[in-house]
Parts: sequence; structure tokens; C-alpha cells
Amino acid sequence: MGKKRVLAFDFGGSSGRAMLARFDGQKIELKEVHRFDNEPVMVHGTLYWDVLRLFHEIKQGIVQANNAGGFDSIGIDTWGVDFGLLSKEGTLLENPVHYRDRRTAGMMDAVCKKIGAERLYQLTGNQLMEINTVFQLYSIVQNRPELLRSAETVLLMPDLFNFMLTGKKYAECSIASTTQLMDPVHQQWNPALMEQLELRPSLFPPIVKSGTVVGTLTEELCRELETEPKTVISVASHDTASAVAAIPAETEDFIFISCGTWSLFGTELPFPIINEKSRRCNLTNEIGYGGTTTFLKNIIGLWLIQETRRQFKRTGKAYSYADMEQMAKASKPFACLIDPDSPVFVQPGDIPGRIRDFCQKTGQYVPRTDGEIVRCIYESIAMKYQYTLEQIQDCTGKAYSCIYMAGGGTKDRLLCQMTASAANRKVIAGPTEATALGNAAVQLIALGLIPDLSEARKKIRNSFEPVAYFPENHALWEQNFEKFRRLLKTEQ
Ligand code: LRH
Repeated sequence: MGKKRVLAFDFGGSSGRAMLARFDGQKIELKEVHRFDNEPVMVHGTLYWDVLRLFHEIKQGIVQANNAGGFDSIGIDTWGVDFGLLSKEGTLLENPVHYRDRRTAGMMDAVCKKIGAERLYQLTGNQLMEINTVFQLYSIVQNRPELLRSAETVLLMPDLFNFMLTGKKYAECSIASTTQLMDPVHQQWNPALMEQLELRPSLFPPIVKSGTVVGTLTEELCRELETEPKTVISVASHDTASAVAAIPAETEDFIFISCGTWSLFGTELPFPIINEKSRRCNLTNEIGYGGTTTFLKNIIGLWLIQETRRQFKRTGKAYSYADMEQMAKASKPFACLIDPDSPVFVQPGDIPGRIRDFCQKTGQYVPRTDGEIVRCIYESIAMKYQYTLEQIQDCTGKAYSCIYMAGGGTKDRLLCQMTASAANRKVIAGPTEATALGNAAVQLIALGLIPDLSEARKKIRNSFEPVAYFPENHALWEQNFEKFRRLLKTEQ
């Protein structure tokens, strides 16, 4: 087979990329042809996606990829939960709002009061998180009902970009599964739930499977960009689902951590697990490629490191990530721990200050140096991984002997090492470009060039060299784990 090329757009926490994937029948090689900022924009206290600029960047990516040799198809993935509202004419009613915006404050409680937290979990299988689409939409129902009255369609972000490219409106299954409005067993919207929340079911377009060809670039775009009408494929468009598709696992049962701004810690299952135990563990059932369930926990992850770095910078200290790693290594182990997923850490701002408050309120040593803050973050994330691993084993009844870590966060060697030590398991790290690889692999399957997901994983294993980490000093982690468990007494 000659080389085939597909173009994967991945929108991450601070940047977006257009990656040209070349497939020779055995290996998938990636080349970054365009990278751009993906910073949200604050206007009068609301945090927005800069959506038109991003669509402009998609166009630049298409042009660059054509210049770099051309390609057959396009796939887009973004983080979950965010959406745009379209009028009847197909115009955006406003810029999509970023999930870190404050509009969801109090909405989870309001929805749970109406539906019941247990029932909401039973219906959707989703972990309760304030950022979920359902709570974002409910804030509009409560505060701006006129906006919903003039809306004809809700499109999740990758579906919105696909609509801008093709004029076709669909809801791709993996991204729809992050809304908390979908029935994960039948993989269809739940109109009764929508109605109870005063959301018109007709707002939500038909759900399609990951890997569906949604259309081709509009004629207008082809003229503007001087390109042929490329095929647009609705890949596993939730970035987590794309990353999981690229986990180089050889066995059916495996633990993954998709490690970027967030850490998604979980396992792939043939069907959802929705019971009292999984609800109490706040584990989520999302949909992966092929209709699998990705049974996982959203852990705040490296957001804490990224935002702490920004805060240090705001206060005149420009550390690199490598500097922060060194500072953490040089600080005393286990001086203090936080619950990384406490809601106080979700919004941007002074994370170090909030960590000090957290430690004070929980009667612990209050970190004084920057290194102590960073060490506290790393150790707490690694502890949260171990904690989640135990919960998942408990829910699935399976034991897992190693952990696959994938995504950009695997460049963080300290986190990989601590993960192995905390869990007392081998960590297999890589590929760093898991999301773009998973996006490309699903396009290659849709084009008939790879037969199925397990073959795609084989090709991905052929395409990169993993890095292995082994546990060190696990006994010390074990000693401190009880302290961590006590901090998390809200989740059992
Ligand atoms: C990870 C992720 C995650 C959550 C969050 C908003 O990037 O998609 O699954 O939904 O972002």
C-alpha cells in the first residue's frame, strides 16, 4: 500500500493542533502541520471559547496539510461537555461558553433536587461534576430561558466544528456521552430527562456512531481554501475516547490514564456499570470507539501543575516544568496532601494559595516553599490514582497488573514514576500523542484501511517505543495512603 494520509485536529487545554498522520500499512507516523493557542476569552465575567478564531485555525491546518502532501479525510476531537447553540438559520447564537465558567455554580444541586442524584446517575451513568453539559444547560434554563427559546440545535464542540465544515448536524456518540443527558445502555438521548429539566428534546440532533462519515467540506470552503472536497469523519470525537482508542494494550482488560490537562483514569468495558457502588465511587460511564464503555474517573490532573505555574509566573517567577519537577524532587516527601478534585481547585487563579488554605483547614502542615506546593500536588495526584484504581477493581471485580499512561502528561517523568510507586505496579508510558493517534486510527478504520480497533492498537504499538516505570519505595506510599483516604471521606 502507498502511504495514506489523514488529518487529525485535537483541541487541548491550552493549544490545538493539526496532525497529519501517514499510514504505510504497518505504522502510523504523525507530523504536526499547525499549532495554535486555545485560550478561553473572558468578557464581562463570562469565559468563552474563541470559536471563530479556532475555525480560522482549522482552515489554516487544512491549507498546511495540503501543502505538506495532501490527505484524504479530516477528524476533530475536543474535550467533553462544551457546546454551541444554533439558531434555525444555523448561526451561532453566542460564543460557546467554557466549562470553567462560573455559570454552573449551584446548578448541580438544583438539578439533583429536581431529579435526585441517585436517579440522575442511574439514568446517565455519569459521574456528577459541575462542568457537565446538563448543568451548563440548566443554568441557561434558569437564568436565560429566552436564549434557549431562540435556539434550534445544541451541538457539542466537535460536532459544531464538523457542522461548520460540512453543513451537517449530528451528535457523535462519545462526545454525547459526556453531557449527562444520554442513556449509556442504548446510547441514545434521554428525552424524558430533558423534558423534566425544561430542555426541548428536539434541540439535540441524532446520535451517530464514532467513525461515521458526516459529509464533505462545503463547496464554499473548497473554493476559499482551494482544496478538493475532503471527507469529514466524526471520529471518537471526545478527546478521552480518541486517547483510549490509542492505548497500546494487548489484553482485553487494562487500566489506562489519559494524561493531559485532566487525568482520565479507567478501564474499557463491553457495557456500562451502573450500580450503587459505582455511584458512590463517582465513576463515570462514557462511550468509547465501537460502542465500548470507558468506565473512568475524571481527575483534575496536571491542570493543578499548569495553573500553579501560571500563578508563579503572575507573581514574577517564571519556572519551566523541568524547574518545577526539580523543586518537587528536592522537597520533603509527604509533608501534606490535598484532595486534588476538591471543587476549590477547578477554576483558574491562585492554586498555591488555595492549597495552603486546604492544608490549614484540614489541620496539616501548610506548605511554605514553591517546591513544597508542587510536591504536594504530584503526590496527591498519584495518591488519587491509587485510590481510583482500588475503586475500579472493586467495581469490576478484576485485578490489573500494570497501568498504561498515555498523552502529553507522560512527558512528566516524575508523575509517571510516582504513579508506579503509589500503585506498586509497572507503568507503561506513551504514546504522548495518543489523542491524535486515536483520532487518526478511527479515520483509517472508517476509510477501510485498518479492519478494527484491535488491529489499530497493534499498528500503534508498532509506531512508538513505550517507556516503562517500576515502583520505588512503595512502603512509604502505603504508610501515607491512610492519611489521603481520610481526606477523601466524602467519596467512599
Ligand atoms: C478531558 C476531558 C474530560 C472532561 C473534561 C472537560 O480532556 O474531555 O473527559 O470531560 O475534558
